[in-house]
Amino acid sequence: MTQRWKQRPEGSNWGDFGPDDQVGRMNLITPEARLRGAKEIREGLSFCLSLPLDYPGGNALFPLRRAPVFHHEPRGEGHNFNYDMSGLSSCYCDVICDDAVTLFTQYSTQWDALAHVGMRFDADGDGVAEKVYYNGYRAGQEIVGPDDSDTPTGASALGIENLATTGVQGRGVMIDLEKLHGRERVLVGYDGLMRAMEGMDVTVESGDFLCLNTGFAELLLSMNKQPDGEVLANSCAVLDGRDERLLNWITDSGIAAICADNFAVEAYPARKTDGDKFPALPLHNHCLFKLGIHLGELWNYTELVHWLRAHQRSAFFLTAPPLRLPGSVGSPLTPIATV
Ligand code: UVW
Repeated sequence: MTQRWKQRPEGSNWGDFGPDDQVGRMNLITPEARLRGAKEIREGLSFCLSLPLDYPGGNALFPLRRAPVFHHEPRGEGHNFNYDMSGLSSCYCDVICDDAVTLFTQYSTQWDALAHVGMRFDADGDGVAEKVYYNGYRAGQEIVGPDDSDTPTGASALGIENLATTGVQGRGVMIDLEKLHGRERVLVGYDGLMRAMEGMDVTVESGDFLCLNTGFAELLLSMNKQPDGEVLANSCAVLDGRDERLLNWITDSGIAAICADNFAVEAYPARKTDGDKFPALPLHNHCLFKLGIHLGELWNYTELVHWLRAHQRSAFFLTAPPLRLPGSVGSPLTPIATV
């Protein structure tokens, strides 16, 4: 229980959930918040909110992330795939398959862990900015990669396994930006978000998951794993991470997480701003780094959103645990909405 910082970033909540906190605003998902979510189960219908994890296809959406590749271990004369177990004993008649996969954890439907984005910030007050993450955890100490050490360990703090242990269940509230804007590329700031929430049957409360439908995942699906990067970069709504009023609303609303169907929740790159130093990903900075708000990306709301529109509903029960994969800075997942 040692505070890792002498000064915390302006507008951050570091320390508010304890000096060793690693789950941030997930702390606001109290038993009451979960029960509020469970009250949204009225029909007993569930919706899978994941893309097939081999979407988007190729790497036109983001060159550093690639589609899953399967591997099969050698076994006997062949591989441990369609392996005939009579090779072990002539009495055996089983045939068996195992597989392994190289999987970029943020390629498809995913959670960003709090270790995904940090910042150069002078947390120890010595006048020099160091690489630091939510709640003062440090690059090279807890977040250790191949450029820091010959024995990289990934994220020994703030890894995605911390999110998994919270269970990740509660009330999802859908903001249907596609209904307002269609597939037009628009920057949505505070005013735009408030407009999209007008007339909804629920208000966003502390401990809710804010879910943003922009139509991006449906567009991606229609491209059949051959995405057109140019079309995607110019389609569908994105949040304007440079809008201070939007960031303040995120702080004040008490939302536990933001889960969008688009690539990065916010516009990336964000619009230009003044100053010598500023984050390229201002909403990631505000959420992951300052407030401990996890970001979900490339979720697939296609079927859910059609059902919600038809039934004039906005809220549902959400179950969305990531893999409990120690040290990972992101995770694929299969979120489920129940209405
Ligand atoms: C980037 O790292 C650009 O984005 P994301 O958080 O969307 O995966």
